[in-house]
Amino acid sequence: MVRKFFVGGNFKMNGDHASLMKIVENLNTSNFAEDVEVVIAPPAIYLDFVRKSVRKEIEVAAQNAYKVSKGAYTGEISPEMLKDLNIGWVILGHSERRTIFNESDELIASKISHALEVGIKVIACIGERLEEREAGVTNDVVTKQLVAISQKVKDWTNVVIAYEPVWAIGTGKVATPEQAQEVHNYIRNWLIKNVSEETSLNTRIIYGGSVTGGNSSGLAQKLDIDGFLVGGASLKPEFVTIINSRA
Ligand code: G2H
Repeated sequence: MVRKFFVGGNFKMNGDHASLMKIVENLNTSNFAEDVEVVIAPPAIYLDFVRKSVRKEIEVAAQNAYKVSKGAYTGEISPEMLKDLNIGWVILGHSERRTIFNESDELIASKISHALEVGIKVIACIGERLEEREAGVTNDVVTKQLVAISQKVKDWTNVVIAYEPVWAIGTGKVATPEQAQEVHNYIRNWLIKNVSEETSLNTRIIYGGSVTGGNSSGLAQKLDIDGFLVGGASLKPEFVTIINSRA
């Protein structure tokens, strides 16, 4: 398989110096399978602290960044600032940003495009809500989200796509390996038809939504599941089990 397994930890708005140090110490002293890329995303205020504390093979991501370099945007941070702190990644389009902070497909696409231009790699999140899945429009929803990105992004080399069904996020209701594989395969085929075969082959499509140490290995066996974006479980020691779920 050409695609390196990818596991992201999205800490969301959790942690303080002491608890983050505990997580970092656990990661610094754990053995990871050889072929896995690990990226952790602490709250913005702790990015510098975590970058300086965690071993360097582990990469660090912001959970958000704005679409321009600087200016009068109170409360925002820019990809240029991330670069300045040696932060290599940013999560964009997470459903909590879309729903709670009303981020549109267009704004998310602009943010992704700007981050990539600056040289920050992107974990781009897409996924349907429960009522959309029940209405049978999952593929239409992810297509609309992908189209918005593709209108602003031509080179997907530094993009990891995170498929996160909203009904599975933080609910304990994980998608079955078959449900996830079906959508991942749809996304992979969409990339062939709308970007290129090479992009489709090389782009990591990771799953997010109530991933735990108990369910990750079943999901990881699926052909088009190239890793995970983990929320709640990334704050716990079982994150290492998830990192090693292909081992
Ligand atoms: C989905 C996921 C991490 P959790 O939001 O992005 O969170 O694993 O807690 O469902």
